Amino acid sequence: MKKTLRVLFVFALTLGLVGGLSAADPKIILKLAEIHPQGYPTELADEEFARLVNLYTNGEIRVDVFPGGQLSGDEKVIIEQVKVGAIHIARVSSGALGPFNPQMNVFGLPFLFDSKTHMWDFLQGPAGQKMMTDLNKSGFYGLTWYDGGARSFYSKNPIATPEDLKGQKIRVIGSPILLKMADALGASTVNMAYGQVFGAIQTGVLDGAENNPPSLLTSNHYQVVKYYTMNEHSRLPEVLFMNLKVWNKLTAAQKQAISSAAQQTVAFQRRAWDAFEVEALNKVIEAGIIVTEVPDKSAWQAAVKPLFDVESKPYAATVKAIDAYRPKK
Ligand code: BDP
Repeated sequence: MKKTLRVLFVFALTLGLVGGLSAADPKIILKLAEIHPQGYPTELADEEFARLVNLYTNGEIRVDVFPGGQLSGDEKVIIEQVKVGAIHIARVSSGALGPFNPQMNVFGLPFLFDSKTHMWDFLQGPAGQKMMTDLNKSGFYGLTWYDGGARSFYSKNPIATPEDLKGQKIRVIGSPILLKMADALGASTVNMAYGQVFGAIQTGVLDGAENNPPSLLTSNHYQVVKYYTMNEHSRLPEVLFMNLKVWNKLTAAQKQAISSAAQQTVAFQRRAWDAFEVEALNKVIEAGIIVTEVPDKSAWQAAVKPLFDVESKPYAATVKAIDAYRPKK
């Protein structure tokens, strides 16, 4: 085989091109990685995205969703695989994307958003959309944001105040600023793949971790911790994105179909998220977790203010854009 032909052939294989015989046979099969199990709000959105892509391309493109960390239980590995094109599409946390696309680190800043509405107003505005486009600087094509709620600490030991974190061994998502934040609060932080946290808490390697109620439930971490303190230190939006080279090879019509499909899943995902957030919290309470709400977050905010001031500097323009959407008090 001539070199160019061979290159084309290999590319066709990576893309999963399977020469369609009829209109119903997909010409392109794209693998989508999802760490969460079936039925989790982002997973439901992935499935809906796959259904719409199939519909809008008349069966020309098929998206196969691999949920439950089947392709990897570590989002860092998933992102690396998307980068090289071995996985075509993934849904991950912006926290995990930061080390690959530094602008995403901004979301690790504690108490950056006042509320869910504040976050969405920013994400859907021009600066939030530009962040999506700027994923291409890292070899990715950004498809859409999804909701990932707010993250809070949970542990085997009580966390009534920020001081209670001192000395506790806490797994923090691999977002550099979040890791520094937990360090600044005195926790002994561990950056570990999501899929390994349950075992680590169970065997005492960790005391706890931090996450939103849906993840606390579906990861089963609630079975091995006792206290969930809803300090809501960060909102890390979820991201649906794909390999840029794979995107660039698509026809204009295929790109349009994929973009529309992604856009249309946003309202769907947000509804599923809102419902599951409540359901998950109720389930962990029923299971005996002591949930403490923190309506006044000022002690937590004060404890991380020096860190915020230093760490926000490289992201000043984005923080300013986010501030512009802050609801007036
Ligand atoms: C969950 C995110 C997931 C992350 C996980 C984590 O949905 O993408 O992998 O947190 O903490 O909330 O690693």
